[in-house]
Amino acid sequence: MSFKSAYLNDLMERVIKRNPGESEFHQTVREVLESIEPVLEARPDFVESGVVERMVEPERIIKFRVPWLDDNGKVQVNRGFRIQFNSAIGPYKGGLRLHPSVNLGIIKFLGFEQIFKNSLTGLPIGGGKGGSDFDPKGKSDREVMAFCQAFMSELCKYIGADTDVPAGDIGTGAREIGYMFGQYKKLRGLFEGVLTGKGLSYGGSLARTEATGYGLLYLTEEMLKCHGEVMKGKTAAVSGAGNVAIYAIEKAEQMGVKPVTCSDSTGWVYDPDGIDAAALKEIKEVKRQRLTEYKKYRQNSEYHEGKGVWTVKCDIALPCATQNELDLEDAKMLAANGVIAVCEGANMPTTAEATKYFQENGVYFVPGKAANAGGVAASALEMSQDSERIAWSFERVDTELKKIMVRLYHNIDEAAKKYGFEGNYVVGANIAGFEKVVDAMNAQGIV
Ligand code: NDP
Ligand code: 2IT
Repeated sequence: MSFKSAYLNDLMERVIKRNPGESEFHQTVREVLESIEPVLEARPDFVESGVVERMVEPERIIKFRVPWLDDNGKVQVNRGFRIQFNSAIGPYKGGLRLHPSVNLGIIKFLGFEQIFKNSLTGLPIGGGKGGSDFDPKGKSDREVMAFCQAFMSELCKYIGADTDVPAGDIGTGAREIGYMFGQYKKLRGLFEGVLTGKGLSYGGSLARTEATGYGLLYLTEEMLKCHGEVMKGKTAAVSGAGNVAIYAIEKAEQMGVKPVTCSDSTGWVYDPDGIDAAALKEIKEVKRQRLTEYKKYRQNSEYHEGKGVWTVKCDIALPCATQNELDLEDAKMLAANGVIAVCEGANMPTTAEATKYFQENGVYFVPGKAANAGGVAASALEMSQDSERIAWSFERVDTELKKIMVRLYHNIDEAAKKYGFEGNYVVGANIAGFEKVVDAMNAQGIV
């Protein structure tokens, strides 16, 4: 075990025993416990109040059958999940992932991360996450609708604008949110802000679609500025080709950064002239095609099968696809090629070993719970607009988002410094996120 304190060693052991085989969940809990060790040394009362034991145990886990009919009239059965992890600072908030790899451990890891991320936004949102092992890829619109309606038929019993507000994640975009919202409204008879990432015609927020990717770049810019670096003229390697990657690429271009790569689960693109965000939107958002199509838009580009984004020379790496997609070998390659900053657009895309390598080799590293918090922050702004029954302008949301990301960077930077870990943004993010949640939990008693 990796802790100095017997208390944390014992707690980690219990987490592993109680959640067998859930390696991603163990990974995120271990990281957070390591980070907060100095806080617990300074505050033995946190140990006495059992606040950390309570924090690693979800308030509620909901697991359900999702039966639906495919286009051949055959019954399909998926498994649905919602984990309501922590409501100390606000209603549960977090996305719904639709991907064949989804299982309880994955949702638990994402829900746990979400507690600290949501705390870091400074907005009143608790942590939750959900999803299903349904694969939207290759399904017709009708099949996706049938699944979303069946999924919401059960989920609607547990969520609401003031209790739990889901949103998008991998595989869940505007189309899926629309079908789910329609079914919630029909079954509950309520037109309320129960989901975020909604369409603009029925209560969505301008700039929510862009928010995760834009926020990632706002934070990266602020961090580099504080280290005496500028964005303009830098080259970025981006992985993924979905919601987060597309708008990270778009904002990078606007800032004068050249994003030279993107990827999906089958291959990756290198474009020496800079990835064309408009082409990517058409391929992925409109036509739902593979990245092999990209060459039709940009003849100078290369398409490669498999994994390879991190072999490209760049100044900034922005992993925006999925967990543990950047390993130690990738980290060594990036560092050898002169990368100066790695900021996570996805949730936990960098393995623990790779993270350590970056930190020990002078690469600025910002974890997803800080760097990608712009998405959920804009979701909270969507909740505000729904409550007010008013729609803010794009500029207003975007300006708020930028302020939130800049403030968030300084918060994690200061938290790291306060405990003698200057420049370690993993420790800074975990401590800053933890402190607010602990304060709220302790104030509310043993519940
Ligand atoms: P999308 O579904 O829009 O895009 C996901 C992208 O990552 C796709 O290009 C997909 O390729 C690729 N990908 C997904 N799973 C794998 C895999 N197992 N192996 C290789 N490539 C994969 O999702 P988002 O862009 O919304 O999410 C990306 C990441 O960002 C996730 O970690 C998510 O949790 C995180 N995130 C998302 C937020 C949001 O607001 N959407 C907010 C904060 C974090 P393919 O299409 O081929 O599957
Ligand atoms: O991981 C995330 O923060 C998200 N998928 C967005 C969650 C949200 O509620 O907007």
